[in-house]
Amino acid sequence: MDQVKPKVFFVLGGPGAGKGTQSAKMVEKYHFVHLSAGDLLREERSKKTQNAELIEEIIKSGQIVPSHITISLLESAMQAKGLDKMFLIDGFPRNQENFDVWIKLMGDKVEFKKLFYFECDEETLKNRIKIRAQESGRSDDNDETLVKRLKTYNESTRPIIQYFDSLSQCIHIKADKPIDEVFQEITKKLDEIL
Ligand code: UP5
Ligand code: MG
Repeated sequence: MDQVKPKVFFVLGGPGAGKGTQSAKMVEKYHFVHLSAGDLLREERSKKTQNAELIEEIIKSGQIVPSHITISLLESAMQAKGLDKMFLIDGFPRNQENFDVWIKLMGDKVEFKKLFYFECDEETLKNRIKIRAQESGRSDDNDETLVKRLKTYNESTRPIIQYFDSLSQCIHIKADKPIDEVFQEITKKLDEIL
């Protein structure tokens, strides 16, 4: 008998594009399991494990944590939730190394479905993060790190999105609209494929 493979959707977009906000809504309506790679890394950092310091250093500098750390957290979380589930993996893969290592370690273990790409202009991204910074307590929600996060996104993550797009595996969502309007577009496009 074939082994059940978890279904995986990736969710990408710039810092503040609404990946977390919309994922929460998708969990409610479609019973996805939401795994934010950033949340998993922040949780790992708070456990004071041997990787904690490294993770904090990288997050604060707006760079990308080595793939084996992130993927091992993602795989453990998937196993804990149950492999028969449909996962929204938010904020991953962020660069070519993430993607290559994912394919090597997880490619055969999951059924990849689509990548959601939340398109949002940089001014809107900056404004949202500035507002959230007032109360998020995130060590990367400050002007200096935000510039670096945007640079990393433009240089390393965009090419990954373009790659999926070239394979017609990318669902484009206009993410610079009010939250409910963005979600409407998601449901319209998701209902066509589920
Ligand atoms: N908001 C959301 N949608 C809105 C809308 N439509 N209209 C108005 N306001 C809206 O939203 C951000 C803010 O905007 C909130 O206040 C929200 O209310 C409002 P959110 O849903 O949180 O956006 P999101 O895209 O999730 O933004 P986030 O800041 O989480 O994105 P990042 O990609 O920067 O953060 P992430 O947590 O994924 O990664 C953080 C860091 O971890 C990375 O920079 C990196 O250093 C590290 N990382 C890795 O190294 N590897 C990984 O695989 C993942 C992360
Ligand atoms: Mg997020």
